[in-house]
Amino acid sequence: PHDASASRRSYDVDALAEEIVEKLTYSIGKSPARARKYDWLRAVTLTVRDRIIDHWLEAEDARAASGGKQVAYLSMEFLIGRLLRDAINNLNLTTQVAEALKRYNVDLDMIELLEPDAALGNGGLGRLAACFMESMASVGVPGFGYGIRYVHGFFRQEIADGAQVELPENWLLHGNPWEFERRERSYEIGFGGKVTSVVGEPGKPPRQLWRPAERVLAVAYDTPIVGWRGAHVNTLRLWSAQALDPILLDAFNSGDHIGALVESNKAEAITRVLYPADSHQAGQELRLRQEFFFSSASLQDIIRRHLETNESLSNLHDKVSIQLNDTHPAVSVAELMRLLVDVHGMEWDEAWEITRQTFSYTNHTLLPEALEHWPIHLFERLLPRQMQIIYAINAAVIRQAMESKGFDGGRIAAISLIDENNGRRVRMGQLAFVGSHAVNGVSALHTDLMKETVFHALHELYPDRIQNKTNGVTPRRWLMEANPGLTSLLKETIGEGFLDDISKIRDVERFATDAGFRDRFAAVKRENKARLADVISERLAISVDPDALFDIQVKRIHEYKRQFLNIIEAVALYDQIRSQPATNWTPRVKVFAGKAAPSYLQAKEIIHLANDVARVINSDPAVRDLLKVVFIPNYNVSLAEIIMPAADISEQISTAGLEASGTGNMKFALNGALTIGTLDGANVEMRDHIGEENIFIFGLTASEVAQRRREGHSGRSVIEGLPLLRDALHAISSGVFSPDEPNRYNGLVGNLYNNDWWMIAADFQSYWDTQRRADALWADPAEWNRKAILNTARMSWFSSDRSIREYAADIWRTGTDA
Ligand code: 26Q
Repeated sequence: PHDASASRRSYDVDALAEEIVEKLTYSIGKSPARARKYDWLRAVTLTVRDRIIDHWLEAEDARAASGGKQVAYLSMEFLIGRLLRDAINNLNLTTQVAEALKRYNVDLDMIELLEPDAALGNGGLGRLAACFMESMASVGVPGFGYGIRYVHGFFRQEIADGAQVELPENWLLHGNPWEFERRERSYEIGFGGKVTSVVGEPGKPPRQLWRPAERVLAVAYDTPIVGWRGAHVNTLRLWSAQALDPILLDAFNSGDHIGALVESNKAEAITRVLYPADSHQAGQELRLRQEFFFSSASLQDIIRRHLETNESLSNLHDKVSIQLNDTHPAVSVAELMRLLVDVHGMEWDEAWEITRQTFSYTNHTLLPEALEHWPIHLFERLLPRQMQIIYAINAAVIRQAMESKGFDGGRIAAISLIDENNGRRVRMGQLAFVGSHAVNGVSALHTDLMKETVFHALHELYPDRIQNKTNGVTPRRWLMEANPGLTSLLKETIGEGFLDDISKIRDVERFATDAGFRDRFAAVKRENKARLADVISERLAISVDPDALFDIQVKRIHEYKRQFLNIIEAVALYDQIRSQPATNWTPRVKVFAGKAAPSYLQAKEIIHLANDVARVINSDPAVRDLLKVVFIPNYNVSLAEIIMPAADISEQISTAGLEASGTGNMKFALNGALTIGTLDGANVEMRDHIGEENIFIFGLTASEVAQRRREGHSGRSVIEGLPLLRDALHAISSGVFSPDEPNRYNGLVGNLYNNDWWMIAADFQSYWDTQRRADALWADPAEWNRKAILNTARMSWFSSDRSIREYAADIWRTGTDA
């Protein structure tokens, strides 16, 4: 065991300064005089990392000694962003490290900016996994995150002539000082081949033996994740694919030097790149390979670790809880059954009980086009034994449904793991559901809708299985690190207790009516807006006034998220400002950022439109700086850290019923932005916590949307009755913003007339009116700031610490420290 007292690294400035230079000298081979910025970053990272390692080894020892239950969080995505500031903050080392570096004339803030973002995720789901890892380490839930070490994370976005261009991202270019390669933790992963029956002992069923045609190696890379005050350190274990035989010697020796590398190229392709789609399942073979690859590696690792300290696998579910982050790792259900039954010789029924007790599943979407289902022929060819197991599970579930609940016909089809209607497919949601003891949605509304829609029949069959776990965000990254100004103000005003227990942030509520505090709160916001204005000026050469109202929508670009609605409002406002120049308009800056999936053409048109509208409005002198529109390219975690604290208005305007939760909504409100939003996802619960008078709610409700769709709503009659909307749409479709290609937006606008599936026309008037109410409130800064303060004060329930404690208590049944 690790002897903490003997090796613990010091936290004082002298020791840190000395050690940074030691790393520079002996780990990097540079003298301070010759070191470049990147060398300093590496030296600081290694120095901080040593302190984490002390805690990490202790955590490992404590865990092994306690023999308690652990959580394995399986996720295709971990959108962690930069780690250095997070680590320094959580170790409470910020002033000491900054001081130590100052001795060499090096600025910590500048160094931190050099670290690349680890963008191993698309958006909300991946960022949630990252917040959960940090909260598990802060709250004291011993756990592993399991995922994929993509060589290329989420693409880098540039805007060229107004349109999105995707460029490869290369986060590992300068090496990754946070990770530890664990060659000894590697596993073989099979694909393809055949299953043969082997006659077993008398009276026992034959054993099935899978002989894969291909094998690749999964190698572990570990990154320590340190919690608040270094109390706990968990491990993020990411798998990298390697060829078993890196080079085919026969081919090489016979002169085919390129052909000799084919195998290794194919193997390594599995973990080469993150799929950049978050709303469409394309059904590509490589994606299924990725899913199985990391699922099987993680399960083999869990089993190996279990058997290091336990005699058998019969108590696996007492020692580990496996959370499936959406259906992406759902093949794990079949793979664990295979490992238990075929490899470890367990009886089917016992294996099924253990499997169900071990797994739980989180659903993040109701959008039919995003639900994963794999063509049977593909599944069978790639994973023949897992396919057999899925058939066997399905037969048992259907039998039970018929026997216990008298299911027949349509209701059997609804629960079946096989979709017979669209050219036979495996439905991963159904597989994850039946293979889990708990299934959760990510906001109260979303969980209710899950019961009524996608999982209606399964909910009838297993009425206790679905529960809600509303999402949260970590206040360390999203308040303390992103908004140091507000954090200091809060410390001065209510003391430091909220740093350890975010619910104490509520103490600031009584200062909402204190004019002195309000002014200081507003001053912090203004500084944060000036910082964002600098970024906008540097990156886009557009100047925006930090005293204008900053109205911000940042998230993936999606039709259901309705950036289009926001843009139409900007166009209508532009029109009004020009035609009524004497009106006392509120100066506004509308900020957009976000990426579109490369194959999602409508989403790319929306980006193009935002940029076209921005160009025209920003260069029109008639607008006199009353309105600016800005699209900031390449939205990522680091940019979000600058944006969240700088918003006055947070746009959360999805078509009701479609945003499962949202988490950006929480980050904005925690930092004192007022939300304009629909009654969707977690907005509903935010309204309950913040108070309906402190949030701008508008638009159709989820049930009204469903009702309108049933009635065959189309936008035409609505548009024709609203001149403001009609004129704005006409401007867009007649080429006012795209003179080089006047018809560019005919399709986008035509959809609103003919169909309006996303209820943009239906909600326009209500949205417009609500924006004007916001204008009116802006005219009363004391009142605006009072509400903003109440937002900050009342958001603590949306901490991911609370989410994690709920998962630990209700699903994982692990202890926590607090
Ligand atoms: C599936 C199959 C093939 C390729 C890609 C995918 C795929 C990848 C990513 C499907 C979905 C995603 C990501 C979904 C996502 O981020 N959902 C968001 O999850 C957040 C956390 O719960 C919620 O707050 C958001 O409301 C939800 O949109």
